Amino acid sequence: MTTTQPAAKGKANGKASASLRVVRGACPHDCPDTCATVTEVRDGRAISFGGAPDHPITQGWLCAKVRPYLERVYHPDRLLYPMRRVGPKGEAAEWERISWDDAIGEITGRWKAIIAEHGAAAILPYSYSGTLGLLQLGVCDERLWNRMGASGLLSEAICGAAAERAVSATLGDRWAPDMRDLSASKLIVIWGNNPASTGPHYMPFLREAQRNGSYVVVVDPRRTLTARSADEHIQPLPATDAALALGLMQVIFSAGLHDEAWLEANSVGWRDLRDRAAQYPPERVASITGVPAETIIALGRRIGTTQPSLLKFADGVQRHGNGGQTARALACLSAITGQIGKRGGGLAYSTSGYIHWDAEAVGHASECPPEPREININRLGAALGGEVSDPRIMSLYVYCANPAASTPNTQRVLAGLRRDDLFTVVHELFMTDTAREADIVLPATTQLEHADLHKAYGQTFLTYNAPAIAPLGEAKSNWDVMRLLAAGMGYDEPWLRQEVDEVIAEVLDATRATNPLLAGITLERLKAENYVPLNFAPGQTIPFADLRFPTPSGKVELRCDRLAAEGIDPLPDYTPAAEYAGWAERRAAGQDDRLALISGAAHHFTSSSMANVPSLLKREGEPFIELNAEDARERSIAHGDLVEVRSARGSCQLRAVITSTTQRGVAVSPKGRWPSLNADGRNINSTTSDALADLAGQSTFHSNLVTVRPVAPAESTSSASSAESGASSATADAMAVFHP
Ligand SMILES: Nc1nc2c(c(=O)[nH]1)N[C@H]1C(S)=C(S)[C@@H](COP(=O)(O)OP(=O)(O)OC[C@H]3O[C@@H](n4cnc5c(=O)[nH]c(N)nc54)[C@H](O)[C@@H]3O)O[C@H]1N2
Ligand SMILES: Nc1nc2c(c(=O)[nH]1)N[C@H]1C(S)=C(S)[C@@H](COP(=O)(O)OP(=O)(O)OC[C@H]3O[C@@H](n4cnc5c(=O)[nH]c(N)nc54)[C@H](O)[C@@H]3O)O[C@H]1N2
Ligand code: SF4
Ligand SMILES: [Mo]
Repeated sequence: MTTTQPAAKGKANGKASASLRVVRGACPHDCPDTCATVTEVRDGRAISFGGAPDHPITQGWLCAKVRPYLERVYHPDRLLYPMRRVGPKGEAAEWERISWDDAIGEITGRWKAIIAEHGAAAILPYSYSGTLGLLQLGVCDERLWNRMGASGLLSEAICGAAAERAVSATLGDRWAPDMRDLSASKLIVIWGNNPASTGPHYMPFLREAQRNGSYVVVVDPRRTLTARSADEHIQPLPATDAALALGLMQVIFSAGLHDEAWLEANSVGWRDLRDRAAQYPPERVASITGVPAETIIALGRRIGTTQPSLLKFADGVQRHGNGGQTARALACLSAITGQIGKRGGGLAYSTSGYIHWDAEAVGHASECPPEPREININRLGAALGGEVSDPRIMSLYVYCANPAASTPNTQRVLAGLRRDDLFTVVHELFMTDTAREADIVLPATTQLEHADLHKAYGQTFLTYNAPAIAPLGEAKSNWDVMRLLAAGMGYDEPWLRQEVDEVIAEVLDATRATNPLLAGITLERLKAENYVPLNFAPGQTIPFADLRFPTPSGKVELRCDRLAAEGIDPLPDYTPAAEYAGWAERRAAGQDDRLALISGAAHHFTSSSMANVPSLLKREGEPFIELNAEDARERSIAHGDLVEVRSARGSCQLRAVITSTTQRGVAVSPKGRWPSLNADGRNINSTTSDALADLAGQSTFHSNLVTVRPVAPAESTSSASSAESGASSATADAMAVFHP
């Protein structure tokens, strides 16, 4: 929506003037909040950017990382022209500017030759979370590639595939309570989720619930920002949560605190679950998790006796070798006290299941050749290295992703990207570590420069993003590039030529035809109103309130026979994550000095997005690793020392932060750093594993055993780039904020 009116109700600086335009949009980043935004534009330049004051969830403010968005949009390092690499790939790459015509001609020429020689399966599009928009991600992930017959990418496996699968298997779909109903909760258990950093608009509602008498428990190996404001913080050893959840169920079942009538009427397999849980008495669970038995008993009783009670989790906790069963255990725990379907109770994982965009309208797959194969996003390095053959991957087209920073086992990814015979195109805002490895780099637009439609995974509004400014330089949106590539390939289907609004309307209209939550929500309305709530019938905002579950049985599947049919245990169970098998025992015996390393969200970046914005780098401080004081002392590591962190995969150098936020044996180093801005040109994903979890091909970033040792001054490789970025010497600031 473009108006010449003041920004929005209550926005103080919104004086109308002839040249001031106010444009409403949506934050595109991977975050449950999907804020509605307001951009003020004068003479074609965005001059202010903020949260929509009238939006019930955004409430007029944006998070720390997106507040300085204009710094990102107008960053001097924005890519503005297509470029071709001259000379070697990697750090020393040199570039020459080329025209869009030349770029598209060269790319499609190479692709036609690859298709003729190897088949279209030799081409792999690679994308994930640069934007979550329906058009610039969803449609762009499908149409051109379907038409071409390119290899598919199992992309959600990098993030939350196991939990998505586990929650859908248990409850039927991913529906979650509205955060505005939190004040009705009397007990809120936030499990392996750090909304204060990763979905901050939850926090005011959580505070309100606490003021209302709700008791908040956080279960997280790290004392996160979220944990610090909870009433209770429980710190299990990483990847032991399935045991903890089963132990809580044991306490609840054995004390008769489960809701038997509810379970009889609304679930499948509760007795089997009870029998499974019986194998997890508190003492056994205490020895697995490190959580004292009394704490387990007390929390089990609390969950069994406090209503309504809510269990909230997100994707961090399931990025382990046993993440699938962990997510299943959490989903089952949320059900056994009969809280699902009640206001203030149930399971809060994701709201993304309310809208499933019509797949045919998104991808037109029925008019295309079948997808030849699907490659797991986490196995990129392995796939490029030869795990995938017949045909090998000969060309990679990367957009909305930064695999050299964010994909596990990045040294393997880099080796793959450096293959001489691999033709790589990267469509990006910046010269990322991935773009440096490309043959051709194409300049992308930011959210301020293109249109899109966004659903949310943490709330229930649809939000339209109107372009606020013209593309910078020669930048083009994903969809515009896809259309050029399609034309260059000679594809002439009308659905590869549509205008932006035509695509969005097509998908919205097709989805509305079968989903009453979209009744009355048209593109025209979205453009006029910016955001529109999903059309829940009055009193129907509570998920599963009618106790009808879209599972095969129509009930909560505590025992899930669909999983059994795939050879997966139909009941949740605890099996140590492969990386951690036997580790605790060896550690106790003094035979293994490795630490379990968790690399969850950084407060000031979204994955590697924003991790080149100077003011945010300054606030986040130097790349660091949090170590428990005793672990540090044993390794002769002092606060502020440069340390080498090494796993079976590789190593990187980080600054040691000695802290009480982690327990012994557990280290924490947030994700998202650009390798090229780190001291030794590597980031934490040099150490993470590309092994897959027990469900859905899930990533296992947090199942990562590392040695940590001080780097002698002579060994340190401090880089000019990190000093230039203003990132050095900011550790003290970061500590002041994040390490009380
Ligand atoms: N500021 C910021 N916000 C983000 C992102 C970001 O990078 N930065 N990333 C976005 C994305 S892509 C996603 S998927 C979401 C993720 O949102 P979250 O899941 O909330 O984020 P994470 O930090 O990945 O993981 C949450 C917590 O899980 C804990 N954890 C790790 N292992 C275990 C375990 O074994 N047991 C338990 N109980 N806890 C464990 C970590 O310590 C961490 O505090 O956040 C989104 N929002
Ligand atoms: N160690 C560790 N690593 C992790 C995780 C972890 O917990 N620990 N979490 C994982 C998770 S949950 C996720 S979701 C992944 C995310 O991994 P990725 O999806 O690779 O996300 P980013 O690293 O943020 O890279 C996104 C890139 O897209 C670019 N971009 C933004 N908008 C656009 C656009 O409109 N067009 C184009 N062409 N490009 C655009 C941005 O500039 C940025 O470089 O990271 C994973 N990596
Ligand atoms: S990242 Fe999340 S909290 Fe921050 S502005 Fe975007 S949607 Fe809002
Ligand atoms: Mo993610």
